[in-house]
Amino acid sequence: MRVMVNKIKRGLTLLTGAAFLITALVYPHAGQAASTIAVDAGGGGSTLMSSNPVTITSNPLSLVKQARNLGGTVLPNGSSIASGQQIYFVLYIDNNTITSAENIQLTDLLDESQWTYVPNSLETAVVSSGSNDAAIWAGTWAVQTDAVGGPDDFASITDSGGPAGLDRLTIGAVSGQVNQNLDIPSNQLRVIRFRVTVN
Ligand SMILES: [Ca+2]
Ligand SMILES: [Ca+2]
Repeated sequence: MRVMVNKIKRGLTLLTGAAFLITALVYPHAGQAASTIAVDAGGGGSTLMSSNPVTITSNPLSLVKQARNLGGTVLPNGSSIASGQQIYFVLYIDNNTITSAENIQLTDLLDESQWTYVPNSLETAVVSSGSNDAAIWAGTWAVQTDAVGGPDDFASITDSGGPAGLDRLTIGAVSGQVNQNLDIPSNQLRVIRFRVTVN
């Protein structure tokens, strides 16, 4: 999955840098051990891309990242978006195996030079494995607090520095920014979405 979005700013069409950065997707359990790191170099013309597949009991699970408009339509490569416009970023993992994927941990760093997180916009849903884009969007979304714990849920976002604003998203029990443990049962697809404003 690769998404590249053009940004219109002050009448010019520019290529954005990556929306955010996946730093780790980890299956730490014995027998399911696998990890992947996807790094986007950033800069003009860079792309928003999926991480490498991870392997769980010999079956690959992929993290898919999408940009969508507020209506839920997936923005294809080269879509034009305007400065000030809000869009969704969507991340999902489809566990199409017969084994539960346990203790999923995911960290994303928002590129604050390109995007501004919309506070309190984190949501998650679970749908059946193999759901298409429309079915994923039609899932039942549960709001996740920006906060780490209190009340605890599966996701949080903090300000790791740089420009003022929240930029470090974690999902699951990530060390240093620990949320509720996240498992994905067999044949289920877990999706997280949040909104950003184009700078
Ligand atoms: Ca939270
Ligand atoms: Ca920040």
